[in-house]
Amino acid sequence: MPDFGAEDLGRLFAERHSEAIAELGRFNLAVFGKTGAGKSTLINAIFGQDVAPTGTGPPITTGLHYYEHPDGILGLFDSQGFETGHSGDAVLEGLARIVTQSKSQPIERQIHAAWYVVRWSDRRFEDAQAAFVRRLASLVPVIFVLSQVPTNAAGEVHQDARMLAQYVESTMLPLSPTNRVILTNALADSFIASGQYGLQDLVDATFETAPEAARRALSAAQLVDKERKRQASAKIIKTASASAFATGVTPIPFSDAAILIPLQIAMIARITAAYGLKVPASRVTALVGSLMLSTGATTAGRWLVGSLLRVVPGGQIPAMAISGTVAASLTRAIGWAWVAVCEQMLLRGEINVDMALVQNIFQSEFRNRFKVDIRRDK
Ligand SMILES: Nc1nc2c(ncn2[C@@H]2O[C@H](COP(=O)(O)OP(=O)(O)OP(=O)(O)O)[C@@H](O)[C@H]2O)c(=O)[nH]1
Ligand SMILES: [Mg+2]
Repeated sequence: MPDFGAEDLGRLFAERHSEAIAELGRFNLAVFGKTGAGKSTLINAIFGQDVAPTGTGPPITTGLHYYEHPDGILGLFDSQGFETGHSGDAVLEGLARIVTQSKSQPIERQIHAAWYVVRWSDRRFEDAQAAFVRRLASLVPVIFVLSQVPTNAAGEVHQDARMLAQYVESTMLPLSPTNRVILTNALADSFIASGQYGLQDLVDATFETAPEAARRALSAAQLVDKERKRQASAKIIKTASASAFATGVTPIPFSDAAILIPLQIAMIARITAAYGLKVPASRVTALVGSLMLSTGATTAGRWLVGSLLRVVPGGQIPAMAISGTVAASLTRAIGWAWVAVCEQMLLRGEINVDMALVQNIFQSEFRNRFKVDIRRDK
């Protein structure tokens, strides 16, 4: 049985990670609203700075600029400030062409949802805007967003914003989710002590609107809802530990422990993709290298065996072989330890997380999970 060194793992990780990203597919969103409504600011708050540059990309059709997430899991059509009326008509025509052309394309090429953004302080919603929304909704599902909504110290929304939302809801526009206006504030404003507001609500509404096939990409691309990323990871871990269990049904001799490594690497690559993170192979190599060395192992297979022996008191491993149950526990513990690492990278930005910290997080999470899991399985 060949074993794996740190460099092999880095390479394997890079391969599996590209595949995992491709598996996620893509979520495509179009964003409309007057200039200064706060479209770009909302996009940045939900998908991060990398996605919607404040500058202008090449217009793909009248008034519509297309941006892509660096990993290709999110496509954004940002309409740059147009007023209703003539320029609004041109934008809709352009959009209609894109929608018609993409009808015959795979679902990941289609536009899955639109945000229509109105700044609350406009305090009005005109007939021409309503007409625009109706025509837009005949092309793609429309989520109605009130932006820049201030809240008071008690977290209550400004009553004029509530009234505007109620007014819009009373006009019975064909909205998604049905007849709901989402109130948001994308930037905290310390002058009026108004914090970010409604972003989770907007993410939820967008999920509800997106077709099933685009939801995994949306979960990976957005930065607001960490619980969805965790749930996606839980599924990945479940699948991987089931494979590990099957592999160990005929108990694996210690000398063959490395047989589990490829599926474990595939698992952590898929978790990384589900978090929307891009960790370069060289970083993975360095990380697993130092992780293994800190336990005195030089290959991944020996690291696995060493970890087993440390956690399970001597003599309790029957016939010195890894059973299905133990293989599954090991894999689960590695999966959750990697989730902890991803959560840390998400919090700090991948490049700002130092290696010693990541190693620490991985190791303590791994040990705790594995100990508890092994005891429970007995
Ligand atoms: N306090 C606060 N300010 C915001 C918010 N959203 C946007 N702004 C400010 O409003 C201005 C316009 O925001 P943008 O996001 O650039 O507006 P836009 O809709 O993309 O505008 P165009 O690209 O011209 O169509 C910027 O100065 C933002 O900082 C918000 O939620 N709260
Ligand atoms: Mg903009």
